[in-house]
Amino acid sequence: MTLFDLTGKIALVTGGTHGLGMAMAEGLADAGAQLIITSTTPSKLEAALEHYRGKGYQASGYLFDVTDETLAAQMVEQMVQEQGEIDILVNNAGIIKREPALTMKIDEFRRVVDVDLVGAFIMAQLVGNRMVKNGGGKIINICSMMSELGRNTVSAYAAAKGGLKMLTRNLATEWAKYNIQVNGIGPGYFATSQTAPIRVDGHPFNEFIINRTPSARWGNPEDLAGTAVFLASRASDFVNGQIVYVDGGILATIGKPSNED
Ligand code: GCO
Repeated sequence: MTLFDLTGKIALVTGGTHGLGMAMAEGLADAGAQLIITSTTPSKLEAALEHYRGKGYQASGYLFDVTDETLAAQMVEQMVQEQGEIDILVNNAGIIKREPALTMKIDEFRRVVDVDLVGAFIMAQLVGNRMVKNGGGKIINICSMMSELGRNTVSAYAAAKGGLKMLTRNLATEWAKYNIQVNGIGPGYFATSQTAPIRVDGHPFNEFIINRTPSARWGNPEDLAGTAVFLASRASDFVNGQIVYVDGGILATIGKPSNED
């Protein structure tokens, strides 16, 4: 399908070393894109590159923290020199701290907002400036159920992901005239290392999520690939400022009592 073909495109997926970022990167690569990933951990970057190359994808990696705007600027410059101009930016790098709001350390709150929201802005600005010169591009911000809903212990994450949703709309507003589409993907509850602590057998949250999700299961990372390809491709050229929730129906429903089928 030429509408969804990413042959010749370069996709930068921040933090694309595992989990949802990796699944989306694989989807983009299967559609023809060349991958660039980033990480703050050398061993994770190496392992991910080996994985991608083992699957026959063209992939390169850069080691930096997206919250360091000076280093990020140098790294974007370097990757463009070495790989070429970036057509697709997936702002995927993110962290979570689960801690009640009454006791969460301010430093921890700041760090979550810094990585999940400010880091996405830094990367969008750096790559966006190049996209303006190149005649356009695609930016995909990885949002969350917490862009819409609250939950105990994730105040910083919800504040950051809610902010990322509004940043998506704002950038879409400012950059549409440059042929840049800025959209978001809001994953529901997925089986990844991030959710591992709340998915363990017997954890009440595990059962809660399955009951709360109309599809009655956790998402598999591969469930995200199609949406990522759509938002990265020509098929979405008139889609701008939207968050596509890939959540098995969570946001569509009020939920149901645990004794109901
Ligand atoms: C949590 C989870 C979530 C998910 C996801 C939901 O503790 O509630 O980790 O934040 O990871 O972002 O969309």
